Amino acid sequence: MNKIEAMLAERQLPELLRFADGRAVTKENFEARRLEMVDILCREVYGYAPPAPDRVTATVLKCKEKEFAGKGRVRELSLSFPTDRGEFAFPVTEILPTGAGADARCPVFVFINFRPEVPDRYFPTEEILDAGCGVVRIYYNDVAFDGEDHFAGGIAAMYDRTRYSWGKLRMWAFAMSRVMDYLQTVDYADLSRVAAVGHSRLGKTALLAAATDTRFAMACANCSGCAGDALTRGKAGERVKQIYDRFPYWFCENYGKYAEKEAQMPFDQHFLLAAIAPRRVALGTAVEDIWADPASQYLSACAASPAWTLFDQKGFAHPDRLPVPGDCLDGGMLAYHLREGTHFLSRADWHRYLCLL
Ligand code: GTR
Repeated sequence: MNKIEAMLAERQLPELLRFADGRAVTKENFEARRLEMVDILCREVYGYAPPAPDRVTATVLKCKEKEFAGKGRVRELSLSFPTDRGEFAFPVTEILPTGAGADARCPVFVFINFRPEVPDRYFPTEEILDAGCGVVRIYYNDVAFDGEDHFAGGIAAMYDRTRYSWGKLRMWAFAMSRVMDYLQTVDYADLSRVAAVGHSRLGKTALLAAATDTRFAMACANCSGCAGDALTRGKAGERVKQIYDRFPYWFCENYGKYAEKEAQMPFDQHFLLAAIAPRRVALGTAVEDIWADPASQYLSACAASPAWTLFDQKGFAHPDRLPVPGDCLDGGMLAYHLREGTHFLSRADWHRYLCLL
């Protein structure tokens, strides 16, 4: 047993490549296992969402050509779709490299952010355009308010809570999928290169969006930590109790029962990463983000990696040691970087994601 294997053994994780009923997982039946893991995570952590609507309508509210020194077009759109209680709409901002279109399709980031501004400290818009990528930006509070409103507003109010147990993370991820619906109708998107991206609670959201919607070719989860990319068993910093006490509305009620009882969870967060296989996952972590715990984020990637190996792909290519500052491990489909500094979605992180999409 090498060092990493020994560290993983200590965490006593539920087995990844074995169905709940004990059957072994193979390349042929992996999709069924993937769906089982998504189901376990929805049941125990994030809650169940309503089914996807059968249409999404986009209305252009504003259009500015030649923004960012002429390098991009910026449009404000409203996306609306039917729900159980009538039409629900939320605004998005679409930023495209000038010239993107049917003859020049571009990769697209579906980016969910904490603020509506374009650009923003988490959103180096011009640099993304320079890399030839488009972005559709969601402001998360437009979908579901990030606070205790007892699910009385936003998208939560549009469905019966006794039927759908979804918490706010699941609601935000649902909105990312509605952007993906919209992207199916445009001529500019390279649909084989659409990534979900978010930071912190919205990094958790980006992983969930890609796990629940296979149209995403990649998930970029920045500093997502607890209930995101980090293993919960053996984790330093934030754990189920801390996160659920402060943010119960991010989750379904079941998650609370694992506070200080992590060993009883029939899952751990490597399930969430593996549920994106064989597609690409990029994890961004920061040395000073000890609340998220970079070592547990790394070990989670190690534990999820066999889901890719099953497909004869490289999963997480890593040395037999814990990460060190500056590590940038992107030799497989599951990439991980540990940058200097604090909990933040920095240009350095974006540069990694731009290289990988
Ligand atoms: C913290 C929370 C983290 C992370 C962060 C954020 O307070 O404990 O899990 O989600 O917020 O989203 O900024």
